[in-house]
Amino acid sequence: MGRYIALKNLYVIGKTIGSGGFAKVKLATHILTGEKVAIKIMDKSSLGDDLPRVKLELEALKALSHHHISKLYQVIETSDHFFMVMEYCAGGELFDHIVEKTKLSEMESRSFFRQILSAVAYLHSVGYAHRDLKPENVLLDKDQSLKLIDFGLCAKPNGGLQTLLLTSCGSPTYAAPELIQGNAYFGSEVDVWSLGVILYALLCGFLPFDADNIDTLYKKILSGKYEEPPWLSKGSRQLLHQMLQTDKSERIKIEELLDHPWIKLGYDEPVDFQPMYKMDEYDEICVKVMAAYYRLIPTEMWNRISKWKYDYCTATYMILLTRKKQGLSVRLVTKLPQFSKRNLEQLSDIENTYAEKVIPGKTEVQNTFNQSPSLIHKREVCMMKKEPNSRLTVLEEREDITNSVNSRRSVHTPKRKPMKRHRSPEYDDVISPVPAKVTVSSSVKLNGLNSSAKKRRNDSESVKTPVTTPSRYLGSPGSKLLGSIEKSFNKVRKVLTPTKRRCSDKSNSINENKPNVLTGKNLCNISTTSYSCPEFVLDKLKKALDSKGIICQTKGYTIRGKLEGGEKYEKRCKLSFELEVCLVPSPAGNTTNSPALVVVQRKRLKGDAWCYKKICEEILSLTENRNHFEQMI
Ligand code: 6BE
Repeated sequence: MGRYIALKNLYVIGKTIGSGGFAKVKLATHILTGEKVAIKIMDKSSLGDDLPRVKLELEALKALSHHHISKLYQVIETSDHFFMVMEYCAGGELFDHIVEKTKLSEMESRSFFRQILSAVAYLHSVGYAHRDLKPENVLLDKDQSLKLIDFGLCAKPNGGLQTLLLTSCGSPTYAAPELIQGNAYFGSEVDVWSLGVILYALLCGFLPFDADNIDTLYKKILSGKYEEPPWLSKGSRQLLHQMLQTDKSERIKIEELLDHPWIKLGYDEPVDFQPMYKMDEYDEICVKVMAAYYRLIPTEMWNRISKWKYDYCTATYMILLTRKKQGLSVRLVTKLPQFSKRNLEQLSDIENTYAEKVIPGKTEVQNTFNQSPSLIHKREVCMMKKEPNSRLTVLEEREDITNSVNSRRSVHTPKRKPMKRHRSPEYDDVISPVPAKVTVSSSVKLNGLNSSAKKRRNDSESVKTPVTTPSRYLGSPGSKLLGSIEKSFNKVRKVLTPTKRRCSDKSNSINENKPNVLTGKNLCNISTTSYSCPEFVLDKLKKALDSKGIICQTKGYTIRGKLEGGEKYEKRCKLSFELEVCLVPSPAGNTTNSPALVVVQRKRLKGDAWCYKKICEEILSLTENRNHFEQMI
C-alpha cells in the first residue's frame, strides 16, 4: 500500500480495522522492531471542526502513561494527514467480547472492571476526565489486558477536576443525567456514571438505558430506572445502584469505588491506579540496543530519545521498553527480508518526501531518526565526514555493546510473570482447525426496517435478545446478545467461541469463488448455522436483507451492508458492516464424514456498536423463521 508516503519504510501498512467519523485505524508493523501497531489516520481535509479534538487527544496521550491506557508511540503530521501510531490491541473491542459471550460472569466482569477503573482513577488523579467512556473505547490486548482509547473528548480543566464543565459530549447511551440536561457537571462524576453503564453492560450483556430514539433514551436516563436481571448478585446490584444515581451528589466517588467490597471480592485489595512503569524512564538495555543500532554512544542515544519527540525514535524506544516489561526479547530487526531492497531503492525518494512533507523534524539528525533502518549506512558516512573523533568513540562503545548485547543485537530479559489477570476458561478453548469460508457483502438502506423489525421483535417468538422485562430474561437466561443470529439457523450448534482474537490479518485474501474456511485462529464474531451449503445461507441472508429494504452488495461470499439510519435510529445508527459466509469443519465429536458447517462471520466496519448489534439481530432474526426458510427451499 503505497498510499501513505510518510509511513514508507517505517511501517508496513495492513488492513483497516476500524473507521468512523474522521479517523481510520489501520493495522501496521513497526519495521525496526517487527511489532504490530495500530495507526490512526486522520484526513485533514475532512477534519473541520474536529481539529481541536485531534490536538486535545495528542496532548492527552503524550501526558498519560498507564498500563491500561493505549500508548501513543509516534505522531506524523503531513500536509494532508495526521498519523497516530498507537499500541496494538489484538483482542479488539471489549464490546465485541461482551457480544461474543452474551454477558460476562461476575468474576470476569470484575477483572475487566478493575482495569478500567484503574485507568480512569489514574486519569482523574492527573486532572483529566475521559467523558466518552464506553465498551467500544476499551480494547483488549493479546494478554486480555484492557486499554482505554479515544481521548478526543477528554477534559483537563485548569482549576482541576473540581471545576464545573459545560460542553456536552460523549455517547448519549453512556451519558449522565446532568450531562444530557445541559447542566454544568464535574468530569469525574460523569465518568463514574459511564462506568456504571459499562459495568451493567458487562454483567448483563445489554444496556441499562436503551431506546431507538433519543427522546425516549433521555427520558429513561433521567428517570434513572433500569432493569435488574435476576442473575445479578446482591453486591453488583448495590454497586450499580450507587453508580447509576441520577443525583450526582448521591453517586459513588471514584475513590470509594476503588475500595468497594464488590470490587475487592477475591482480590482483597483496592484497585491500584498508580502506573506500573513510566514510558520515559531510562532503561539501560533498551538504550544500548538502540545505540548499537544507530552507532551512537548510549549517552548520545539517550539524549536523543529523551527529547520525546514522538518520532520513530520515540516509537522504537517505547516498543522496546514495552517488550522488555513483558519479558520479551529486546532487539531490532537488522535484516528486512522483504523490504530492505525496496527501501534502498526508495532511499532518495524518502528523503525528499521528508524534507517536503513531514512537518516536524527539521534537523538532519532528527530526520535520520525518523527514517528507516536502511538509511543508517548513509548516515554513518555523514558522521565520518563531519565528526571523525566522535565516530571513534562510537566505535569503541559499540564493541562494548556488541559484546554485552550479543551478535544479533538482542538481549533476552528474564521472563517476567504476566500481570495478574483472569481468563475465563472458555476463552482459552481452542477450536480444532477448520475448513472453508464464504463471504457476503451488502449495502443496506434501512428505510423500512424500523417498524417491521420492531414488530417482529415484539412478536417475541423468535428474538431471544435481551429485552426490557425481567420475565423475559427468565425465559432465556443464557441467551446470547446475538443469540438470535444463531437461532436463526434453527438448530444452533454450540457457538464456537473464538477466543484468542489473534485473527487473521490475512483475511483479505478472499477467493471469491469459494467460501473461506475458518481455522482455529480466526473464529471471531461468528454465528453458527446447521447448514452445510454456503450458497444457500448466502441466499437466505440476501433475502433477509432485501426484505428489510437493505440494499446488499455481494462480493463472493461477503455481503457488505451500509445503513444511513432511519428516523427512528437517528444519527446513532449510521452503519457499515460485513457478513461473510464461511465454512468451519464439523465440530469434533461428530462423525468423521459429516460435512463442514456454514457459519456467518460478522464484522462491524463503521458505526455505533449497539446499533450494529440490533441490526444484526434483526436481519438474522428474519432468517430465523423456519417456515420462512422452508417456504424458500
Ligand atoms: C488507538 C484507536 C484504536 O482503534 C481491533 C483488532 C486489532 C487491533 C479486531 C478483530 C482481530 C483484531 C478479529 C479504534 C478502533 C479500530 C477499535 N486508538 C486503537 C488504538 C487500536 C485498535 N486496535 N488496536 C489498537 C485493534 C482493534 N482486531 N479481530
